[in-house]
Amino acid sequence: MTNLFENVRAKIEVGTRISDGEALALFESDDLLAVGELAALANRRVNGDKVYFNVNRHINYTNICVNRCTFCAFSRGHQDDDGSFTLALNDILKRAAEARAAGATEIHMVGGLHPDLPFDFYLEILAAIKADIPEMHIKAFTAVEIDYFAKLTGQSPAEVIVELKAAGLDSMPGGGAEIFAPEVRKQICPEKISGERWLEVTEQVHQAGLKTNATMLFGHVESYADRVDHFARLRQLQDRTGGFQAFIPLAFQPDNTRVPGAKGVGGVDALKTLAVSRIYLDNFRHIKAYWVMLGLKVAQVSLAFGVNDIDGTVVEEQIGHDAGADSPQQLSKEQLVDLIHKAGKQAIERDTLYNELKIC
Ligand code: V47
Ligand code: SF4
Repeated sequence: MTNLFENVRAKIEVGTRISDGEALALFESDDLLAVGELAALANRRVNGDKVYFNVNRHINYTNICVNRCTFCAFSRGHQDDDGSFTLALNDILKRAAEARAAGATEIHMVGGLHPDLPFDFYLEILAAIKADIPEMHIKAFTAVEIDYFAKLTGQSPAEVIVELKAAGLDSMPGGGAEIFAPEVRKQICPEKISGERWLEVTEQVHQAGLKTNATMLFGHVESYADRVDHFARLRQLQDRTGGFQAFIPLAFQPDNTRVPGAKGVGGVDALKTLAVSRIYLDNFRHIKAYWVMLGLKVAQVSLAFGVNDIDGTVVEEQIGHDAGADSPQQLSKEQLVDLIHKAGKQAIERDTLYNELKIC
């Protein structure tokens, strides 16, 4: 083990990347603090003491979805099902206006794969938000939705992206990646596009000039090797495109889901996963602790484990809370800043593209 940590430290210090075998060994190590210290070192070299957050608002336009992933407590199969919803354009614009009034610079908008809504509905939403609030950055849809829109319209993903961009899409979040390994996907999201397709569509989004994030849903049925495989495929794509901004490990919330035997994620596993991702993904500048899924305390501690971004104010979160997340629905800017300062870090409000707006 000593050799493992010394070798990894030496690699971080000269800027050489670690191997899949080393990442696996870090996951298998019980020495959480040693892994965390290496991640903190890797982070400090690129980000110093800076920790980013943004003022944003999540909007989910519908929870009706043809996929019904077994880990998803948010989706409903049909509009007559209990708790299903689809927002009207006016409801969406109202939320966007509230976001602007609260100082938001970003709308984060995703939803289920609705069986009946036409592609024009999504174009209309983008155009209407931009017409009302031209300066608002719209980070919306995922590779899963892009593939769905392509099927819906008989177009290629590249053509769909051109239309979305023209209507107002500025960047994309990192959802839908889950775990790329096919055997795991079969169990947790059999109807969802394959990991290969997610990567292929994301590559086209990057080629169209849009930045995206990448996520990994962890803590269900996957192995450490599956997590390393996920990292490896992301690192390779990032080498080709440079289009990823942040990597966001999403801690699985088990309530109301249908993943047999899955129990959710403890603090040790969450911190280790964030730390190993920081060390392995040497071409991702930002590792984000999404406090909604991690809880505020683990998210705060993760700032000593290689994390340099804590997401945003969020305001109305449904996906994690439907699955039992016990974090608050929203945080104020002041709460985010306080959380970062109390971790001994410098808090910086950013926009979606990581331009620094204010040192807080
Ligand atoms: O793709 C669904 C995940 C994702 C559960 O890019 C679950 O800035 C945990 O991608 N437990 C959507 N996770 C959220 C997402 C995201 C969130 C914040 C920031 C960004 C970003 C992206 O949520 C889905 C899926 O992987 N999810 N159900 C669950 N039970
Ligand atoms: Fe649908 Fe996304 Fe939920 Fe899967 S995770 S069921 S694709 S809303």
